[in-house]
Amino acid sequence: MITLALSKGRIFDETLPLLAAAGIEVTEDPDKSRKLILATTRPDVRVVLVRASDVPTYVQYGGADLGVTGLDVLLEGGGQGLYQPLDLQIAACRLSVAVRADYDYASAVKQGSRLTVATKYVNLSRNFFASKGVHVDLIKLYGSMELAPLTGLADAIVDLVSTGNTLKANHLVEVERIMDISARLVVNQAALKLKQAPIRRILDAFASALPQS
Ligand code: PRT
Ligand code: MG
Repeated sequence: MITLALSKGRIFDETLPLLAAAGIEVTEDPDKSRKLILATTRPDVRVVLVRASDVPTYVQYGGADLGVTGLDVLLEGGGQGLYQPLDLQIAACRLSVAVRADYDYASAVKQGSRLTVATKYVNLSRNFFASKGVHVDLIKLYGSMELAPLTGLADAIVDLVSTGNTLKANHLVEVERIMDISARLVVNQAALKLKQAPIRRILDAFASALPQS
């Protein structure tokens, strides 16, 4: 049995076409059932649904052989011990710094002010601001980062941006792009050896379904 860990939402939705290219169709709709283990048209392949930030953990400890997870999750601290063979070029976005439209970020940075930054990505943020020589106090949040500058909790946020609509709706502006993010295929190292042939077949099918880069 090959077990693939996915998170509900964009990762699940955008992985489906890649699975189809590998001849695998998920036979249950996660939005219509409460099942966490989904069967596929291949009797030897199943999908497990986990929280996005739990995908690397499942794969690392062998609860799943393969998983699809954002580069943000891997770089923030979930990537240890995982084989990361493919950039799937899905769930694309960027990790950016954003502030209130009326906050002068450039001057604050130039003057060497100490910034308070709210984010789910404390490790990535610490490294980014340290590399710029900007002093920051980091506040860890688990969601709704956009609220932090509006309520005075923080001067800035570090969050993922795709269309920019969420920032716009909350009168925030993107002032720096830290990095581009996309989803990666991750593989359990032991599974790669023990189940080499079926895993290789899935990797190859995914790879050939990607736009040439
Ligand atoms: O929701 P939950 O807490 O369970 O986990 P999660 O938020 O990590 O899961 P999910 O499914 O939202 O995100 C999974 C992965 O999708 C992330 O790890 C990213 O790699 C990737 N991804 C791509 C995104 C976005 N685009 C994205 N836009 N993840 C989150 N967003 C959020 C962003 O945080 C912000 O709140 O969408 C909002 C901005 O979107 P725009 O389009 O308004 O700019
Ligand atoms: Mg989310």
